[in-house]
Amino acid sequence: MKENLIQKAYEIAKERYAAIGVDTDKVLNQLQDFHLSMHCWQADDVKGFEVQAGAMSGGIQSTGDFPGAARNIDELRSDVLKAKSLIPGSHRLNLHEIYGDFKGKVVDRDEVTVEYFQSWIDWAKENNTLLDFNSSSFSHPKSGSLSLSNPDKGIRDFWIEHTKRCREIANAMGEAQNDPCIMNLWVHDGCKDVSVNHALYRNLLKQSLDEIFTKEQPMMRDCIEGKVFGIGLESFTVGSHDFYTAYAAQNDKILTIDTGHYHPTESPADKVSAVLPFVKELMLHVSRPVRWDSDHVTIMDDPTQELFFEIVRAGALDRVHYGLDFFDGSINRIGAYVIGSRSAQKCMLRALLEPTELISKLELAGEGYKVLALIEEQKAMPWTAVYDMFCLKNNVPVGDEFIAEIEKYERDVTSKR
Ligand code: RNT
Ligand code: ZN
Repeated sequence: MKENLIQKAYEIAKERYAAIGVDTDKVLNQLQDFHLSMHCWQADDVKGFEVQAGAMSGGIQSTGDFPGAARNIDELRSDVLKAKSLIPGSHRLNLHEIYGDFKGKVVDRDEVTVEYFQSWIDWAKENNTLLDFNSSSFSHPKSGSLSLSNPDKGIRDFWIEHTKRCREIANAMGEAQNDPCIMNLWVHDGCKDVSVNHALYRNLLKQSLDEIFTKEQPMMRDCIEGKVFGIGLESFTVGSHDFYTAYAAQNDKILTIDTGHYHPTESPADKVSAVLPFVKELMLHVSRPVRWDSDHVTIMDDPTQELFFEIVRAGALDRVHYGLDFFDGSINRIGAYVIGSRSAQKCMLRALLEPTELISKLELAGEGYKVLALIEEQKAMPWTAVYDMFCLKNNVPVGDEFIAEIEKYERDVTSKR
């Protein structure tokens, strides 16, 4: 798109927003400060690079076999950089433990050390990227249905050791980048069918977490993620939303809200103001559940938009971390990253452009219809001109121009894999 057109449109938008008390220049700066934590696992359908990697398990599934998935660490790095070059702003990269640089060695999960992440730390530094981290309980012979809540002490201890080591690695990443590395803990633990031992499993999970978190790791932060159910574990989930909300509140942990981890009619957005009086910070896993936790690519749908509105309206911008978590293997994976990231940004932009103070005053004064009117009017305000300006300022393609770039990369790189 022509630069002067984008500028003209932006000037008009700026005036329209100024008329309702919104400063678009300030919002552009706020958006620049909005950093996504891009998940590495969209690039290869959550396979990772363990030499001994087996089939995917743990209740998650990536469907589709679009050609060009990253097969090794170099391909994944190149894909992530390509995607980043098409997303305005600066963004973190979120690694799972199974994405270590194992250099052809079989390294079991209870043996992993920071040495296998040194090349990631170096790469991140070279590419001006901050890292986040995850322990990986799935796709392993000891995953079964229960990991940290397994009554078998041997298996439980194996996963406790793994998770402790992951915290060490996250802490080392945090030290190296001089910015705390955020480590997410999600385990798939659950039951396929009826069980009379719910309390036993939950008590064991609590005990395991207590042990894992004993050691202070000053340059990392822990976040914990619950869910409704995993495939093959439909009847019961040990780490439910209530379990982790209570644990986070009691133990000062960051609570992860994955938008696919609630009942289909439950609103993840509504969790924000409900838990913020009790937990200091939130981590988001922005995803898109289609009928279940299908992890479709994030789009600007109502639940996602509502989530970002709730964060801004709660004045909680500095208390939320913004992870993405989708993995669609049926479409071009770079395209998936770019669409999902840009859509999350657009939702945040629209939330930042809302004249919340004005609407809030009207609401408190009992001016019901005006509240509704203003909220409806916002939907047709020229926020797109502000996003185009944001792309222009960040030197990335404006509008659908990124498609041509992805096509070229597909032609030159991913289609040859
Ligand atoms: C699974 C959780 C979890 C994973 C990643 C791979 O339901 O959402 O966050 O998607 O850790
Ligand atoms: Zn998640």
